[in-house]
Amino acid sequence: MNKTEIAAVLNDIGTLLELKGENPFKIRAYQAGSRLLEGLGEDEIAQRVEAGTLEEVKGIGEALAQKISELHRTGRLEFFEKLRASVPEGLVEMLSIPGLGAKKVRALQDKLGVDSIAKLRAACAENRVAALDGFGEKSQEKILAGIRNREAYGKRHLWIRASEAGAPILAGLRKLPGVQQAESCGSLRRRMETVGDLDFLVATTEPAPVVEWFVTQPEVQEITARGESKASVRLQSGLQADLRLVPPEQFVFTLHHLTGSKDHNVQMRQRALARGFSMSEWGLFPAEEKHGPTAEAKKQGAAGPKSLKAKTEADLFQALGLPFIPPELREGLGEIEAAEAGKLPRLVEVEDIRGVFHNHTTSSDGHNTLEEMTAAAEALGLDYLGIADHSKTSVQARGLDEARLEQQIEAIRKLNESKRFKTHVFSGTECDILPDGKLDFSKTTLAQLDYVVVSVHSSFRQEHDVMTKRIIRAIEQPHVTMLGHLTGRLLLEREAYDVDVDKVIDAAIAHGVIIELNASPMRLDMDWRHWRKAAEKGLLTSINPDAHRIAQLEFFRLGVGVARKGWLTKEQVFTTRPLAAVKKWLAARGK
Ligand code: DGT
Ligand code: CA
Ligand code: CA
Ligand code: ZN
Repeated sequence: MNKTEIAAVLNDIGTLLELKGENPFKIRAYQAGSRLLEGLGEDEIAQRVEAGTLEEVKGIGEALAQKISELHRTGRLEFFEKLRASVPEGLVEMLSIPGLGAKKVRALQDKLGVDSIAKLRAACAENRVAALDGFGEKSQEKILAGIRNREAYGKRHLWIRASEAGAPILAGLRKLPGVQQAESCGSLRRRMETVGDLDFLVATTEPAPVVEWFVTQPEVQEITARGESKASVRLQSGLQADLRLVPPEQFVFTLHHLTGSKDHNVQMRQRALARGFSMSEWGLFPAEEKHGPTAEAKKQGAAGPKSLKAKTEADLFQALGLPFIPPELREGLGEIEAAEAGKLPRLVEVEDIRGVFHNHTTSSDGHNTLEEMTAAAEALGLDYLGIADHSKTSVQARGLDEARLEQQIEAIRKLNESKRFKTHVFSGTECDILPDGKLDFSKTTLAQLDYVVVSVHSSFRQEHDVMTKRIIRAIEQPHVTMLGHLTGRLLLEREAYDVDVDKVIDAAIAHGVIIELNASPMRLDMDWRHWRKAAEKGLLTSINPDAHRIAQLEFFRLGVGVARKGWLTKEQVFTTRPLAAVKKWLAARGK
């Protein structure tokens, strides 16, 4: 196991002990151990496990050292497995409901005998939770809302999780002998923000060994279906994965079919029919051959109608008089009409991105220092990096006050001057939008910065008009460059603020404010469904990773996927501009 996985196990142990009501010191030792481990280097841990010197690290005692070593060496820990088996699954599941920590879960179990989400829902319905000490009406409502959300979203997965789970399987399939082509299709390929299941497609003339390989992967928890040319499994992550196997000449047609979406497919089939073809996952057939082989085909000894040939999806589109439509656009939302009219946008690409704004450092709630973040941005080949730590009202995120912000501005100035890195750093802030729409910093303070992101981090439940006015008021302030995470949604977890997105878009355009495309995989906010229209009206976006550690800088790649899904071109994305142009634009805005 690597350090992140071990840290997660230690953290889980802490949680399980808490659910069992164990000694708080013991609990804290595991939680602290988990954090400690995160701070150590991967190599250092390996060396210390090897040399048996983990205990020399302050905060790691004998028991912890032994457990870390066992996990590192074997990837398993008997203590953990026994502990997990001793705590009802339902209690652990209850923790996934926002607002329920281990203490509250224990109280619910002790006082109401609730040890599953189903029982919790019943207890809420009977008003028994509200009556408990430390709960009340409001928290009962919140729990119920959490249960409903879980049910509505429970079966979907963040795109990034699906992508991570799918990547090794796809790579493995491509390496198998006899596999000519393999692709992930479905919502993953279309870059939907969440994914229901994985859809793999393989071109081969010999499906049996491929099916066998697929169902025997170590991540496979259960085989839900198995046939000669298809199989379905459930992975340990809870994700389902389908596999289809087709002869090579059919690959492109099935690829297009399995990529979808359903609406896109339906429209494509209609188009095919109008042009005298019948289109399916099997191929593209001249319509008169739909019901069987023609006399000509029979003469040739063919068993059924013959499909047109297509080597690539571009060939398939071309056969229907269309240019290639990128998978991200295939939602049946006008892409076929646009393609027909020659009006498909030239979508922004990962290679177009020159820099990233809205990133955190250890000055607020980030995990890496300014220097580490800059070095990482340089390693990614980025020309500029925008830092935007939290502002003072975000106390829980250790937001900066004016004095600390000034120190940071100075540190960034010196870093740029030192020319240690090729990447230029912009000083910014993620300034809180206070509940009344005022900003957390004065104009004078904001004027000192290269750029300003403004975001809502409190009073999420304001009603529609209040929230809309609040955000628009913030946009209207001088020195504001960008609006952060417009709706505050956390995918599969927390609803968006109740805000009039169209009005905010219009206000941003009117005031020359950028709306960010927050590329954090759980946000992807503003939603792709708004971008096409907004950008046509003149809205500019910046693809912002909102990185809280160096590895997260790369989230901008996900952001590009969403931007493409929103029909955005290079010109509509601020961070595709070269450094000099960005400096100039920001300087002009700053006045
Ligand atoms: P998901 O898995 O819920 O995130 O969404 P998809 O789009 O991956 O859907 P999935 O896995 O049920 O099916 C994979 C593809 O198969 C889908 O993108 C389009 C195609 N497909 C599924 N159902 C239908 C259908 O009823 N009609 C047509 N024409 N195509 C379909
Ligand atoms: Ca799917
Ligand atoms: Ca599927
Ligand atoms: Zn934020």
